[in-house]
Amino acid sequence: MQIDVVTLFPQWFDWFRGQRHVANALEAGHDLRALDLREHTPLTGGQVDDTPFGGGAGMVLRVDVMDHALRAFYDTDPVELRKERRVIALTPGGRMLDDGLVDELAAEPAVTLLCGRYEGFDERIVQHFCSDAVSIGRYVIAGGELAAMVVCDAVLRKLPGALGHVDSAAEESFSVALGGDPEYPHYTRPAEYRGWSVPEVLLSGHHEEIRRWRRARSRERGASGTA
Ligand code: 6GU
Repeated sequence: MQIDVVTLFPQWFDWFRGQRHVANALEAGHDLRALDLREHTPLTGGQVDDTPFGGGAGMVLRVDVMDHALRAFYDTDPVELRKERRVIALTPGGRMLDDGLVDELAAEPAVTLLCGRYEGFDERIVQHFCSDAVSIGRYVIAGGELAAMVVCDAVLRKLPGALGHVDSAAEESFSVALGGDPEYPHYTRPAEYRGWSVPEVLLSGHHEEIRRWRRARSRERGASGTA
């Protein structure tokens, strides 16, 4: 899979690339590039944003700047680019990221994530250059970079080879294998600590009973909403 992040802070992703499961995915042949939006701005002084028409606080990323940057990176009109690969605007008003969307993205050969800053994007960027808009939750963070890392983290760990164990990503919270419910509780040694003991069934060695116990706990958590 090939992921590009268009950002004003490409160096933030140097740290991210070093994280174990990200590094594993990259070593397995997947690709993550951080492309500097400012590098190709046609405006003087590295300007990329401007004040909003109609007034109001904050600054808005300019559509001409994004057009120039995407053309330079891909050598194609961004209006055409979104027909060739998913181009996603990261914005609090977008489609909420969940396990289903992560699976959808993990199946794509190539994805471009656009990071907003300030008050966000000129709406024409989203309308004409993007295939989707995605949000990571109902709150606002200062820019799309951390959201891009959340998306990349969730997507890359789904790819074969990113995690140590092949089954690690299959039966986990919100997965199809768990019927969309959160994961069951885990325990490890010591079997008793300060009088807190591990559920007996997990020490029993009865795989079918363990499986049923875990499924039931997962369902309970799904019903109560306390993952
Ligand atoms: Cl994708 N960006 C920003 N700036 N804030 C957010 C978000 C994205 N998702 C939730 N809050």
